[in-house]
Amino acid sequence: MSEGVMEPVLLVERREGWLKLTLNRPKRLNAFNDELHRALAGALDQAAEDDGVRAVLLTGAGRGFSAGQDLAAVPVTSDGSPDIGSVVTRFYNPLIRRLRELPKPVVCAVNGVAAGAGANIAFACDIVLAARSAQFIQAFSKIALVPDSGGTWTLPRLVGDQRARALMLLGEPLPAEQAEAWGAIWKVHDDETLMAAAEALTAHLATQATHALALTKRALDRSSTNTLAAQLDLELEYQVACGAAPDYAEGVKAFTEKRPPRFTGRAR
Ligand code: T3D
Repeated sequence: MSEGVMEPVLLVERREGWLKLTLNRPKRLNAFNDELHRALAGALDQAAEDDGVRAVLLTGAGRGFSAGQDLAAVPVTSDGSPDIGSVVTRFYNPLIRRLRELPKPVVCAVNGVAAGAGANIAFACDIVLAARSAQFIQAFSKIALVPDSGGTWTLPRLVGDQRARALMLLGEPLPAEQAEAWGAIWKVHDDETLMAAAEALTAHLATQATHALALTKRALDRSSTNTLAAQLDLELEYQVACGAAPDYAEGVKAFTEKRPPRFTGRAR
């Protein structure tokens, strides 16, 4: 997890019940190289395994969230041509799956510009907050690539086909306030208050019924391909599982006793 000898490319902070992950290559606007990808994959795998981690906050150090792929660190094949396929296969596609399939909520605090894969990584998170000064840029067309990291799947679902299409074909920046107005992100905060708001939100999620939230994430992702009939069956299956979990009993008990619930997050 180091940049050169000293500087970790990913800061991993364990908080009470949650993990804060900070992309930390600020001189490159937190552009992704292999080392950062490996560190982030490792931290997300650790978060998935650890019952004591019940939510994750992803953010960036410095003035940017992430400028996407480090264009100075694209690997080359033996004949010297860019090996883009290997980067997407080994890193970006697994990262998006990790974020979507993590059985705990992932909050993204977009502290500054999010470009290329950086924007689409943010859009793959569960709840996205952004600093008022932040921008989202589908920068791919500017370098003659197609949007990746799931952007062609997530962005039209978030903002509609026409807006996604124009953003991707033109590569124009989408300011944070417009992103909020279009439903691409949850909320904009003033730059100075973004991190406190993101930390408070993540801390709150870490006290909630984690298993139910994990199944909610899964159900939402399945809804994009399921028919209504199939989705009703899935909701039934997940609702039965949640009903048998201790947090449901605790939630109902807390409601009747007029007190906040004390959820364990466990499935059993
Ligand atoms: O292998 C593959 O390529 C496949 C995977 C693709 C996924 C992708 O993400 S493709 C898209 C890659 N990203 C971009 O094309 C964005 C490139 N960056 C920009 O367009 C601009 O930097 C921003 C609009 C994001 C921000 O502009 P600005 O003016 O605020 O900052 P800047 O001066 O351009 O950047 C600051 C420094 O970061 C600068 O370094 P310097 O001159 O101070 O030494 C710049 O070179 C560096 N930087 C920014 N983005 C990247 C980067 N270095 C490497 N890779 C970057 N993507």
